[in-house]
Parts: sequence; C-alpha cells; structure tokens
Amino acid sequence: MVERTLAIVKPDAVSRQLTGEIIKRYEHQGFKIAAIKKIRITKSQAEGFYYVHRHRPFFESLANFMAGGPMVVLVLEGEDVIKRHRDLMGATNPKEADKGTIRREFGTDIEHNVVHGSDSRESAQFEIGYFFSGLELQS
Ligand code: IDP
Ligand code: MG
Repeated sequence: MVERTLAIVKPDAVSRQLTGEIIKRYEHQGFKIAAIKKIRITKSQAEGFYYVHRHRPFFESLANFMAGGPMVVLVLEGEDVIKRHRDLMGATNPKEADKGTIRREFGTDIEHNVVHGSDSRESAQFEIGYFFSGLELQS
C-alpha cells in the first residue's frame, strides 16, 4: 500500500550539514519526496508537534531543541514507507540503534538523534497536516 510519512531532519543534523547525506539515503531507498521545506519553529509550535509527550520529563528540553535552529521537513511517499522509514532511522537512542541506521551513524544522544519519522498512519496524518497545506501536497 502506498502511504506517506513525515520526516524531519532535526536542527542538530541541519547545523552539522547532514541534510544532503540524509536525503540521499531516502532517495536511495526509493522514497519519493512529495514535499520539502526548511523552516524554524517556535517553542510553542514544537510543543504542539510533540503534544503526545507533554507529560514526559524530557518534553521542555525537546521543545527547546526543536526550536533551537532551522529544520528540514519532508513528506516521503512509497510502499510501506512509514515502517521502512522508521527502520532506516533506527531506535530512538542512537546507542541502541542497529548498525547502518541514520541514528546509529549520526546521532549524538537520545535527544539529539538527527531525524524524526511518523510511527503510524494516524500520526503521519496529524504530522503532515501540522507542517504542510493541501496545496503543498499536490505533486
Ligand atoms: P521517536 O523519535 O523514536 O519516535 P519518541 O519516544 O517519540 O521517539 O520521542 C520523541 C523525541 O524525543 C525523540 O526522537 C528524542 O529526540 C526525544 N527523546 C525521547 N526520549 C528521550 C529521553 O529519554 N531523553 C531526552 N530526549 C528524548
Ligand atoms: Mg515518536
């Protein structure tokens, strides 16, 4: 089934000039880039995006991190892309991520883990809508 997922090259990766390296991996997997843009969000916008984690101890730190610099947000499209993108990213903690995954190769610690990916169809729908309008998703 062809589906869409939201990917983010997080501020740590953008500032380290890893954007191209990460996007190259998406294209090598055959994921189609349905939409892409570079943005900087506010802390409250980051809190809205990570609303499901509002009661977690790392919530405020995470929001500050995501608002701390520009990020690149993408909509990836392809067969089973939600799970395939999560597999390519690796585990949340780079130290626990499998070899060859983006987080294992480039992540610094459990917070600064270079990429985000939707984890289900429901979250993909919410997350894509959080960053992209219908007009931006037409191609
Ligand atoms: P995921 O990004 O692998 O889906 P989530 O549990 O949804 O992981 O957490 C969202 C983001 O919050 C992570 O990608 C990471 O940046 C940050 N995070 C998760 N757990 C921790 C933690 O224990 N300490 C600090 N930051 C965390
Ligand atoms: Mg998550």
